[in-house]
Amino acid sequence: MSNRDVVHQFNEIADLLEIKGEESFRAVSYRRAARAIEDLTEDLADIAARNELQKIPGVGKGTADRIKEYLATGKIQLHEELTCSLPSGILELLRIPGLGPKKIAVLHAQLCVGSVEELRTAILDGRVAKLRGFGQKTADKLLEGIAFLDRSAGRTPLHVARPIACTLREQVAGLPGVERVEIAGSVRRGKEMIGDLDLLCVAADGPATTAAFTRLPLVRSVLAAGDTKASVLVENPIGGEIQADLRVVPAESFGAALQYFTGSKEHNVRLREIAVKRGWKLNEYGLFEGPVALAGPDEAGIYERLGLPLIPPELREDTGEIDLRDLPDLVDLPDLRGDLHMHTRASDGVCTIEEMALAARQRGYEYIAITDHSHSSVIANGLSVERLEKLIEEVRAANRQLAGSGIVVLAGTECDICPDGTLDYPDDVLAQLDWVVASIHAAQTQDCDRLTHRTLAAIGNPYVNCIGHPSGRLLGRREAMNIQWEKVFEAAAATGTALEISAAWLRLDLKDSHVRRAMDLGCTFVINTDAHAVDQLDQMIFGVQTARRGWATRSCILNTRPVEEVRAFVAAKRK
Ligand code: DGT
Ligand code: CA
Ligand code: CA
Ligand code: ZN
Repeated sequence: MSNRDVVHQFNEIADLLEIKGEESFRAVSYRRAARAIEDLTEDLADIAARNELQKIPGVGKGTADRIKEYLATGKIQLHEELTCSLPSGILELLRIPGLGPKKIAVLHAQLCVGSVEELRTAILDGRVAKLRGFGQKTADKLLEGIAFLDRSAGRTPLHVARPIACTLREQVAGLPGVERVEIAGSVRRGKEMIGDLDLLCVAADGPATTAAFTRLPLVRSVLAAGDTKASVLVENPIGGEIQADLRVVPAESFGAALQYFTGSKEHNVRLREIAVKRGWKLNEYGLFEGPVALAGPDEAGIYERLGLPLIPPELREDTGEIDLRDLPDLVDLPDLRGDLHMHTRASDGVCTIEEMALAARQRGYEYIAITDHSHSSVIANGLSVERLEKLIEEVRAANRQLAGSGIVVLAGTECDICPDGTLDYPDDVLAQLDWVVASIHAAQTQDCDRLTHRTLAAIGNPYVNCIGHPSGRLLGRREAMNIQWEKVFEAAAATGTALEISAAWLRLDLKDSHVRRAMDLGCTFVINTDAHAVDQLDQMIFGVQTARRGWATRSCILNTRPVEEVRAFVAAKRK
């Protein structure tokens, strides 16, 4: 175990030394030692005990001392110093094809690039091409390299994966002899990032069905095709491919197979244990007592025979769901009555107030809040106080127009939480609004204390009703901010400030595990789309699934309540 750690740390030391532009022989000596240790069949501690570290070919005095230091203290000071002196994302840059330590050193020194995301930005806005020794060609190549890295990370956001799964399901349903087809796997559980797609079907002719599956228009290449199973790669709209598996199962096993292939693996292990305790056997073909099938055709039957309620797929992660006597009253899409975060042309949206309102009405909502950006969000065309006051007038006028149409528009804002923790509008301006979302958009890399302070300061303001996308993460693109969540959740619960579960597909923020913890601490949530155009209102389902994965009940979601209760929630905090 310790051998592998030392190898890892030595390799990182070598990379970091090179990025810092140190003399290359130092880096070379750490790399050589790492390689030598990798080949050892004996524990370093044993060799050190015999005082024979320097007898390992490739290990010299310096590296031997570092090994001793590691064995004695569990860490290597030099490694810590180096990692502290450079941005934490810098080693990730080495994974980009065509990018070595020398170029990284230049990018860091000249452009302050310290992560893959920062490099992507610097390439896209042309700064990399202008660097001496780089040029447009190199910049383009690096961008390709980043796209490769994204793909080889191998996971696809749910929002991208699910439509592909749905298309495949429809196409399989249309194949001759197919009686039934369902999506299983992580897509069914609503996980935020998806490895591959899993489909199950019942069909008259297995081999003909798998063969036809491999010839569907989306399929780019075939990994395997047998009598009951086929695996293919289909085009992934965000680049590269995603794997899809189709299994043909007998009708009498369909429920068992759906249960099995929905997973998660951990959840399935627990179910199998329950079966075994009763002397039964559970697998993808059914629940059996000896040769007798106790359940199999439908999923509910499996759970029922095991003495469990039909656990919703989003909960199947072995995080306590097996021990539940009664299922929580999980929120669901039809429960939502409004969407309290969206943008119009006034800032960076593309639609008018009326367009957003009518589109929301079509989706069955009773109310929306228009929450355009505040003036510090310059790139997003944030509103000055004057423009905000004009927008409030427009919202009031729109409401008069929409009277009787069944939808109410609340005048709101997405007010920036400034780097010092103050809000972008003064209280007397916020007081004119029906609904205030406060979000961090700038200075997201501040230290934990400051970010926590900023969020708490916003929560402490009587006019702030909701913290928008509280962690600031972008799936696969930007890390969540480093915040003391317990403090934030406690303060939000104590002050009557809602926390957003952003349904925007790149955000899903708060994430599932945070939702669950915040709910335990008594928080109220709002599931919002942050739509910038009408079709983005349809992303609500992703927020709902995130909430469900966080065990959120209908009663803790503010926008399942009628508009009068939303107004009462706002009024209660202002009192
Ligand atoms: P993914 O594809 O990485 O996003 O996640 P899943 O959950 O879709 O995983 P996948 O596609 O490997 O398998 C689908 C389900 O099949 C998985 O959730 C549980 C079941 N499964 C797969 N392999 C095993 C296994 O070795 N043991 C058990 N108990 N279940 C398995
Ligand atoms: Ca899967
Ligand atoms: Ca799979
Ligand atoms: Zn927004």
